Amino acid sequence: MKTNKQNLQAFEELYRPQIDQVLVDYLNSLKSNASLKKAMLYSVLAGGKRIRPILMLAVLASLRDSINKSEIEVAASLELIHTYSLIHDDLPEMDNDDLRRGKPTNHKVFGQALAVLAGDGLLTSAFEWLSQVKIDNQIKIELLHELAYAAGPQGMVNGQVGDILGEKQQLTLAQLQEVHRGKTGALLRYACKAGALMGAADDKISELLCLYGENFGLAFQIYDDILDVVSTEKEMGKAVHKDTSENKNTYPELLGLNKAYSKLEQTILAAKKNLADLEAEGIKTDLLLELLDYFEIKEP
Ligand code: GRG
Repeated sequence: MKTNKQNLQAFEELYRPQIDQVLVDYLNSLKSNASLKKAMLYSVLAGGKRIRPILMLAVLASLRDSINKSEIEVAASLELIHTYSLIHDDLPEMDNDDLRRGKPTNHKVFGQALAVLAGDGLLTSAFEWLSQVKIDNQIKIELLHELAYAAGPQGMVNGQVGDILGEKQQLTLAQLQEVHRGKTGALLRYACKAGALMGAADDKISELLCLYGENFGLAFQIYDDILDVVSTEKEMGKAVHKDTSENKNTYPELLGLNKAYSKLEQTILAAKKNLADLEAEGIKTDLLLELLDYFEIKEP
């Protein structure tokens, strides 16, 4: 499992601008109220890393060499769902955040009503867009089903509810993992599932890619929890400290920081094992391996 460290950077430099372009073109094509469109574009273009669409395209690239514009649109439609979830998550009724990616949150700029509606618009647009992308119809139906499952009340929405209700109590590690399996993990797993579907992976390969996606999702959340504690995330030139006293249900709070680091390490190793199994099946895993570097953290 060799990795050329330039691979992922080159891949992101190639596809991130194309993801951004199809997002802008799609949103600009909507016959919507100008304020609504502005509110949707504001958050979609606020500087997200595009991890979910990049992950989806990296999975596809592990299965075959070429990626076409329709497949980039499938990947970008996931970013609409992700952006909606952040807009709603930042609302006063949920996390009540004023800043996201160093910029005022959607409701701070456009007001709560428009922020709710911009989120609603992005959520529904993702399905409208996906339904008209020019790919095989059977695959499209499966993608629509998988996306609805991942984003909805058995996936991300369920995780968000678990998170909110969990704020009132101390969750066990198993309960916390279940919350994150939905809240953070479901869209990342879908990214892998969608790449597998478009790349015509057989059941065994698809299952291994989904397991990798699940481990990727878990690592993503533990990494974010650790970063919150060590306050290495910086926005607007200042360290941002999330007030974890509001919600003790994070890995460092539950396990202690050192065990949270170990848990992150174990999860990355589990994802690497999924990749080794994929490689044994003849799948190229270099990009997917390099994506795990995202979770590199310096121990305190
Ligand atoms: C409102 C239904 C509903 C769901 C919200 C917000 C959310 C579900 C999930 C995200 C959970 C979260 C805050 C996870 C921590 C990891 C994190 C910082 C996620 C933000 O995703 P990134 O880092 O964001 O991919 P960018 O800004 O790069 O797009």
